Amino acid sequence: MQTVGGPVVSERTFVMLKPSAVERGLMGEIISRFERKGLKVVAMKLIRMRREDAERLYAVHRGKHFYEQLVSTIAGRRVVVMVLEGRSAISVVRKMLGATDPVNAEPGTIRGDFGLDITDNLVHASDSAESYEYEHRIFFSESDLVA
Ligand code: 3AN
Repeated sequence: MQTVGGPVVSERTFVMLKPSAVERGLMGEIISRFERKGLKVVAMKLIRMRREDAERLYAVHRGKHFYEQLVSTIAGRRVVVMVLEGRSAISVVRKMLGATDPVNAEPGTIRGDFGLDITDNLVHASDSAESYEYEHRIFFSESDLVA
């Protein structure tokens, strides 16, 4: 992350296209939105999500009523994990995703345009710099990040 005179000029965020986005053939559409916005892909791979990595990714939700469903929705299925970079990338991507519950997500957002399911709500993205640091390390090493 780079800071010049206060405002964040460039930061990175971790994004995961959930199984439904992959299975429904929405990868290109969603990645294209990020690219057109001006975000740069600095790492990306298609993987079959291991249960232990799903548990790590969602560790902050352990104990919540939807935790088990959240983990089992992605475990063993194909997802795309990526790191995006750009000005205020974390908040920009969260805005592009829309509200957590697709029923409340505004049209024009990814969740607003393509889904209805709250658990498999198409895309996950880091909600803070701390989450980014934790989440991207589950799937990438520093040498995977191509600046
Ligand atoms: P977001 O993905 O918008 O950051 P979080 O971090 O509050 O939302 O929740 C993480 C994930 O947990 C969501 N993407 C969604 O799949 C699931 N989730 C959140 N709240 C609920 C809920 N009330 N019922 C079922 N699943 C939920």
